[in-house]
Amino acid sequence: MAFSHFKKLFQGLTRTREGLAATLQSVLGSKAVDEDAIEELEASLLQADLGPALASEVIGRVRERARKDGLDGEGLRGAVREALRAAFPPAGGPPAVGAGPRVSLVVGVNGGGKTTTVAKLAARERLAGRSVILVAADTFRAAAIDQLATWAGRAGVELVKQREGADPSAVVFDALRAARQRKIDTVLVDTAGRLHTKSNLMAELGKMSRVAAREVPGAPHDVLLVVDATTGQNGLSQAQEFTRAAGITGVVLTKLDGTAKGGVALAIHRQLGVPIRYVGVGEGLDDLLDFDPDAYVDGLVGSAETA
Ligand SMILES: Nc1nc2c(ncn2[C@@H]2O[C@H](COP(=O)(O)OP(=O)(O)OP(=O)(O)O)[C@@H](O)[C@H]2O)c(=O)[nH]1
Ligand SMILES: [Mg+2]
Repeated sequence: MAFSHFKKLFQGLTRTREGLAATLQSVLGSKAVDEDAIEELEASLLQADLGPALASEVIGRVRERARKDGLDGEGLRGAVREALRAAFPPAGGPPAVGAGPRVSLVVGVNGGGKTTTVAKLAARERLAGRSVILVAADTFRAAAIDQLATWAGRAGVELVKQREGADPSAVVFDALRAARQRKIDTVLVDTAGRLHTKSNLMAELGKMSRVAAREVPGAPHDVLLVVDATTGQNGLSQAQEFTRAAGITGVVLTKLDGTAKGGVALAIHRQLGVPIRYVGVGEGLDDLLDFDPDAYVDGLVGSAETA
């Protein structure tokens, strides 16, 4: 992985790392890690929003290490890093695609960063030399369509839209027709923000998926749930509902810059088995990183040199 990528992720996790780093630092000189230190560690994991289940799993592993092999202050960081890594089930890559465009729906609650993420993904696709159509399936507000149009311009990609109030599934239908005819590689669908508790709005996502599947076999190839890292553990219940209603294939964790709650990524991955695919670390087009578990865990616990 490129160094700059690692550095950006590491920077993005600065605030999440702070509490944990302080705890690790405070025991550095000690010969043996005692129960007090372990409890303090658990508190910092909870602060980082790993959630109680995952925090106690990680602590269980660390305690076991301390009991079996003995653990001094220096060794604690490594033990935490290993325990966090062990908690990540290996994720498969993105699903394979057949003929036709690769279609991704981007979904989530209001204001999480869906539209920005769609634009960032479009920019990445362009960099990789692929053709892209953006789909303005957030038809609730004219401003949402305009916002996506502006991003499409910046990213240098095409946009398919209809008027405000149009049926989102009809916009998806139009876009996929166009994409097939013109042999477009990638279709990215921006959807309206919706509360995971509103069943009619959740059902609308199912309809969009069915329409997509009729036009392009295997579509949508991805349903990406945008989770705002600053929502912490609430992101976990959102992910649960969206997984139930819309068959989420991956999570995009946005706004990791400037939050101390970045640990929720691990909780979602661990508890729902849904891989984190990307992380957002800023508002610019190039502020979307591939999620890399090793870099992420390093970003959480820091390393001896960077602490
Ligand atoms: N710092 C930071 N800000 C982000 C990130 N991603 C998105 N934002 C900001 O979050 C705000 C909301 O982003 P949008 O992309 O409009 O969110 P949305 O989910 O499309 O919102 P709705 O369509 O209203 O539901 C904007 O101000 C973005 O610039 C990120 O990774 N980091
Ligand atoms: Mg939006």
